[in-house]
Amino acid sequence: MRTLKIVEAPSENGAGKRGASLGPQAVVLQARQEGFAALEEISRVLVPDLNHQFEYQSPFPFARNIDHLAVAQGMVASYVEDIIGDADTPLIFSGDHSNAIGAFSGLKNHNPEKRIGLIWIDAHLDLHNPLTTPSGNVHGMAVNALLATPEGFQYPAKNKPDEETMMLWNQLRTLGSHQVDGKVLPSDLVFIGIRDYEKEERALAEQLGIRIFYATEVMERGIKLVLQDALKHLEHCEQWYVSFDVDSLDTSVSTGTGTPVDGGLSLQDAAHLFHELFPHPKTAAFEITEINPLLDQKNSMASAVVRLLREVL
Ligand SMILES: [Mn+2]
Repeated sequence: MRTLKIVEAPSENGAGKRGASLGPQAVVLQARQEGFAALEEISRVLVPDLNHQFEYQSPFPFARNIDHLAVAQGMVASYVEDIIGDADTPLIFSGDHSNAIGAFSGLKNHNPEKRIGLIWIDAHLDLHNPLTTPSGNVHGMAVNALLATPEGFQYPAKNKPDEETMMLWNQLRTLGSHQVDGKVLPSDLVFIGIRDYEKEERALAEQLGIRIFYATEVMERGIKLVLQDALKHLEHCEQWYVSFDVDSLDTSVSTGTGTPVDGGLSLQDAAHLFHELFPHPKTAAFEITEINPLLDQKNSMASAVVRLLREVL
């Protein structure tokens, strides 16, 4: 039986709006409020963040606050790497989605030889980088920061980020004790729930043959078949990291999150994903991210997450 360890990673400097840093505490306190003992009993660690250094006028417009993020995500990576080293399974409550960069890096660096898959449950592809981003928000670049691309691969350069930006971007890409670059192969990545992206992101995914299960496919075929196909696609991976962005949920449920999009997963769809993925022996880390209580009412986003966790804890 594995031992879970909750990792609170409140870094939010990758988001365009403030408040996702309060997400991890919103979940923990909602659970306490409800007397959800199974969650209370899991030991927790809190990763330091650099949210106090946030700059509205970041000197890096194509990767805003990337200087602070590179440091903060280095800490997330080292905490997660230590937890995996102790043979515990991290259950990560993170601020914005850029924490997946650090957390996945920690997992990968613990055993760089392992083929580790990535299951990205989200409304968004998060496949931008400083060369293509329209917003400069690093949470929209999280998957790209982890992605291995074929040698000599060229991105369409819409933006002209300076050398320092690209140096810091490279630092984010190589986080972790072994400094592995390109931590996920395109064949080892699946997206579920996608419905909002820029054309550069979709083109990149198609060019690299990345498997995307759009929200429409979930609605047409049902979540069970979609997940079956997704896991079959990742069959060859020894382990995988599950990243659950609450904006994968439909806006009727995803009330408190920075970038909500209509037409998403139902709470029942998400419950099925939790049921199947949470206890799965290949799930090496499970992340829940982008809960923003400042945009919410009565903490209902966090209480939806607690409902999902009650299904599996
Ligand atoms: Mn998202």
